[in-house]
Amino acid sequence: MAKKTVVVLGVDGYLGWATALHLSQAGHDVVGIDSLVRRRWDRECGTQSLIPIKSMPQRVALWKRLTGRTIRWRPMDLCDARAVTQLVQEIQPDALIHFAEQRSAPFSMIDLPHATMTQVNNVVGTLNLLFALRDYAPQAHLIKLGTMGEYGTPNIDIEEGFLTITHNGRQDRLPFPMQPGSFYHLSKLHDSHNIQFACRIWGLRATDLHQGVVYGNHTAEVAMHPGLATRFDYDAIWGTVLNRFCIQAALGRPLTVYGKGGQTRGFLDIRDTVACVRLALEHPAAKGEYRVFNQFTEQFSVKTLAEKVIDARAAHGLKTSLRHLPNPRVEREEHYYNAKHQKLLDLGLQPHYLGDTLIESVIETVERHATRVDPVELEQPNVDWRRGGTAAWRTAAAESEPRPVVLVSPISPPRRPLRPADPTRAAQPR
Ligand code: NAD
Ligand code: USQ
Repeated sequence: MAKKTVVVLGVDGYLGWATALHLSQAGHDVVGIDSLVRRRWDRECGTQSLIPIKSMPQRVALWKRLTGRTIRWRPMDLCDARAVTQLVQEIQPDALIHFAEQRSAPFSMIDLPHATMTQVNNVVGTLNLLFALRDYAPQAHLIKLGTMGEYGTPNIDIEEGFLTITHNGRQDRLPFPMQPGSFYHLSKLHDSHNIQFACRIWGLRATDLHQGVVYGNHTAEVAMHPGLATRFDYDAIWGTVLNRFCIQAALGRPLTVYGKGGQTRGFLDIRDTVACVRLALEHPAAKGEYRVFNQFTEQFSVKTLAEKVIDARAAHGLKTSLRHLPNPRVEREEHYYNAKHQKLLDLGLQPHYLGDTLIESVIETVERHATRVDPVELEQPNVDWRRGGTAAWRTAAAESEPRPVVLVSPISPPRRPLRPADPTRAAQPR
């Protein structure tokens, strides 16, 4: 397998860091990009990773010391078009793996500024990348982390991106109808449309990984040293459901099932996330091709997940209870769900299925860091889909100045024109 130069965007995040290590260990030349905005959002939300994470310079230095491999770390905001252009022009990547987005559905539903910021951050960042690729690296393969939530929960089987439709006697293969469930999920759909358009119009190549909910916190590389830990969220804004249930179980708290718990989603182990990304990287899309892989390995209802955690604890004689909370989200709580996920299996994915061992290993990790858990963050959802952020958020918003939408990162150098001014124009009399 040929060594590739790969830019990992969002390298300081839960999945970006684990993926960067995995690709570096596989022998690829990895450049890691992040604006560190997630650490700022944590300060705003009063949340933190359960497992302490080192700074990016410390993490890449430790990786180098342990393996002799280099991850080239660069702080950069994807919303800074000039910086993105310079990056692509200079690095000339074979591929870019794009994790660098605001990824919490509740965060996007707090209020207008959070919805706007989510969509601007995500859509503008991706647009900046697409234009930079058109102009400076049209052969590069864009691997974009999309989400299964783009599809919603239709009453028909979910295909991988496209559906063949016969209408009034004519047939076409069209994008699958989408019904996202939050302003965050909508931002991913806007990205998907923009990427698909860029492939069609400019001949770019892209893989849109419609990923399900990820769980777990160990990959072979992350497990090499505690200083290589990736972040692990448990609160009601950033924590995903199985990770939350494991942490609740470890602390002897009831598992917080929203509504009836029949909501069904695709799930995968973080070890499969990094494997899937690598498969997409090493089997690139063709020129002009926009392809979608549904990236998950099993589907479960939320209630079934809770029961799995309860059973895993019971095997050790520990009793865990389940609590149905009023659902803060607007979503179907009982529905048909059958999503295809064949394409990554065809490329050779060997899934890690959810079992008691995984649940127990997550719980053991949690127990080591139990003193860092804020019990309020662990249990109570504080964003409601109908009314937005609950009392604490509304007080914070009333007390703070209105926040402008910032497109250019404060870490970027002052903006200068991308191309030198046209001298013939400057010379013309007014
Ligand atoms: P994360 O919040 O842990 O990491 C995202 C990283 O991107 C953060 O470090 C953040 O600082 C960075 N970032 C955000 N906006 C940026 C910008 N404009 N410029 C530069 N850096 C920026 O999230 P994650 O859980 O690792 O998710 C990564 C991606 O995978 C997201 O796009 C998300 O939508 C997708 N995804 C995640 C899951 C999941 O269960 N975690 C499931 C499906 C899809
Ligand atoms: N849920 C509970 N109890 C909880 C937390 C969640 O019942 O304590 C339920 C939710 O109501 C929802 C389901 O669990 O029905 C999944 O919620 P989640 O918070 O685990 O996942 P979600 O908000 O969909 O977002 C996460 C990631 C996001 C990614 C998405 C993949 O944060 O970045 O895009 O999973 S997917 O769900 O396939 O769209």
